[in-house]
Amino acid sequence: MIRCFSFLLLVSLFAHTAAAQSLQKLYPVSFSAVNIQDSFWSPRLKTVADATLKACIEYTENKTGRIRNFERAAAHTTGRHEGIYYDDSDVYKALEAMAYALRTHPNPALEKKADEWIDKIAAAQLPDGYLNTYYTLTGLNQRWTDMERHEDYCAGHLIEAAIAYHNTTGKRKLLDVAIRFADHIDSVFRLANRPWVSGHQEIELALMKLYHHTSKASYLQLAQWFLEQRGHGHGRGKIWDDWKDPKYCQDDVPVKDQKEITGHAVRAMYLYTGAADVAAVTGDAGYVKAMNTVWEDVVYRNMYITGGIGAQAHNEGFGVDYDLPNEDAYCETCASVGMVFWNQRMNMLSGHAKFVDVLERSLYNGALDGLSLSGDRFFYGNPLASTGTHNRREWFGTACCPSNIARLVASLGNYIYSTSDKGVWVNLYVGSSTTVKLAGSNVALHLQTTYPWKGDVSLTVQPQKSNTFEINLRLPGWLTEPAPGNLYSYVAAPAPALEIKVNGKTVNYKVEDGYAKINRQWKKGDQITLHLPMQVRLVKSRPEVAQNKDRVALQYGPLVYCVEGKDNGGNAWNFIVPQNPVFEMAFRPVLLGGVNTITFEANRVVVAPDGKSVRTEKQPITAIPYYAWNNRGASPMQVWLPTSISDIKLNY
Ligand code: FUB
Ligand code: ZN
Repeated sequence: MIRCFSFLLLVSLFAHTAAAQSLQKLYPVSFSAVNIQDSFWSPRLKTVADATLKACIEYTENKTGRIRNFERAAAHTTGRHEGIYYDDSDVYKALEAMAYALRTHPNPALEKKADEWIDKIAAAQLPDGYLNTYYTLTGLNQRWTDMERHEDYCAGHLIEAAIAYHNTTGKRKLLDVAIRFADHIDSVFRLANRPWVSGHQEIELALMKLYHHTSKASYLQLAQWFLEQRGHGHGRGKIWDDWKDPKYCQDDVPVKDQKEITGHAVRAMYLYTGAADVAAVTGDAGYVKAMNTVWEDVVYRNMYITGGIGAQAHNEGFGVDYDLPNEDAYCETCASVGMVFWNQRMNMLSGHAKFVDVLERSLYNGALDGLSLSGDRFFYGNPLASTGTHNRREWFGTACCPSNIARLVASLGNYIYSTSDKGVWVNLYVGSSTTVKLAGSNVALHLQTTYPWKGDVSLTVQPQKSNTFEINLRLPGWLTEPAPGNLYSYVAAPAPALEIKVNGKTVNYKVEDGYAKINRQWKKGDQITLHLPMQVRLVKSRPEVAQNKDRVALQYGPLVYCVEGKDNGGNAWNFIVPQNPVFEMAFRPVLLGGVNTITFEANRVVVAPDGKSVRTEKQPITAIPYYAWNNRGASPMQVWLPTSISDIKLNY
C-alpha cells in the first residue's frame, strides 16, 4: 500500500512542504500483495486467524466489558464504564488483526463479527467526531484534560484498524468514523493552536497511515504537529503534574534533539516509528539524525539478545545503560512489536540491512515468544530466565499484548520485500510469492526457503519481459561477527563463505549496506539460489552487562535458544557449559510444532553425599528455541548459561 500511494504522497507533499524532498529509499511491499507459503510462518498465521482471534473476541466481548462499553456509550450519556480508560484500543487492535487475517484467511463469520463491532463503535461516536467510551461514560466535561489518558492513543488504533479493514473489505464505515475523529482532533488542537502532548504516542504513526491512505495533507501536518509539541513543557496530567517525569513519554527534549532512549518502551517505539514516517515524507533530516543516535543507544546499550527492550517493570521501560537483568527482564511483547515497526521504518529511510537484522531478532525471539504455539496463551513480559514461576496467560488486566502480537503476525507479509526504482530488496527469508512493478513492468517473485531451520533459499524471478534491475538479498547479520559497538559477539566462529548462484552458476555480487546486490538482465524463470550457512553460535555479551558475566548464550540462524527444565530432567539452572562444547543439532518434527534442538554435554553440579561439598558430573543438555518455551506447562528456563560455578542454582 505504501508503494501504491507514493505518487499521491509526493503530490500532496509538494503542495504543502515545497522545499521538502522525500528521504524514503525503500518502499515496503504491502502484505496484501504477498502470499505466504512457509513451513514456519504459515501455521502461525493460521493459528492467529483461528485461535488467537477467537481468544481476543471472547475476552473483548464476553469475559471483559470492552464491547459493552461501546454499547453503553451509544446512548451518548454517562453510564457504567468497565475496565481501564485505554481499553477501547484493544477492540481496535483486535479489529486490525481481524482485517489482516480476513485477507489471508477469508472467513464470513469473522467478517460478520467485525461488522457487528464496527456498528457499535460507530454508534458510540459523538456528533462532533469524538469517540472514547471512558469519557463518554464517565463525564465528557473531563475529556482532553489529562494528556496521559490515551484518548489520542485510542484514536490512533482506531485509525489503523479502519485503514486495515477498508483495505481488506473495501467497507468504509469504520474509515469514515476514523476520519471524523481525526478531523475532530485536528480542529480541537492544531487548528485551534491548543498545545497537546500525547502521553502515549501512536497517533503520529496512525495519522501518517491515514495521510497515505487518503492523501489528505492535514493528516501529515497533524502528525508533524504532534511530534513538534514534544519537549517544550506543554505536558499536563499525571505524567507531568504527579510523576513529574516527562522523560517517561520522551517529552523532556524536542524529538529532534533526543540522543538517548528514555522512559516507557512502547511509547518510544511508536514515537520513533511515527517520526520516521513523517521524515520519510517531509525530508526532515533532523528526525533521522536524532533517530540514528537514539537507535544506537537502544541497540548498543539497552537491547537484550532476544531483541526485547524495556528492562524495567516499574516504568515498563528503559533503565541504566547495560543494566539487563535476565530473570527480572520486563521486555514487554508490545515493545518487541514496536521494534519491528521502528526498524522497518529505519530500513526504509536508510536502505541499510542492519535495521532488518534487529527487526528479525525482535520478531523471531522477543515478539514471537509472546504468543503460545496454541495461539491462545500469551506472555506480557518476556524474561530471559525463570525459576518456573513465569507462565503464559489467557489474558491480562492491561491486555495490550495479545492483539498486538496478533496484528503483527497476521501482517507479516509487510516485512518481506521492498522495492525502489532500482530493483527489489529481499529482507526476510519467508516462503512467499509477490509481484512488484519495476521499470514499468511486472516482476513476479517466488521465494522458497528452509529458514529458520536451515539456510537454503531459492528465489525464482519472472519478469513480464527481460529487464535489467537489481535484486538485493539481505545478508543476515548473524552470518558474520557483529560490528563493533554491538552488545553481543560470538565466542569464536569464522564467517563461512557465501556463494550465490543464478541458474546453477556462481555469480559475482557486490555487498552494499548489508545486502548482496545482483544487477543484471533478468529473464523469465531465472532462479537465484543461496545457502545461508547456519551454525551454533556461542554468544557472549559486552563486559558492561554484569548480569551476563561468565555466561554464554546459544544462537542458530536468527533464533536465540534457551534451556528449559522440561527437556533436562526438570532443571535449567544447575549446570555449567564447558570450555569447548560440542553441539549436535537435530530437527525434531514432533517437538513443539517442529524445532531444531541443540544438544551438548555440560557439567551438572550436584551436592556430594556429605551434603557440604559439590561435585560435577557430565549431563547432556538440550536447548530449544526461546520463542517455544513454556508451551508444556511451568518449567525453569535460562537463555544466558553459566560457564562458572558462581551462579548456579541447584534446585531449578
Ligand atoms: O498504555 C497502553 C499500553 O498498556 C502500553 O503500550 C503498554 O505498555 C501497557 O502499559
Ligand atoms: Zn503490551
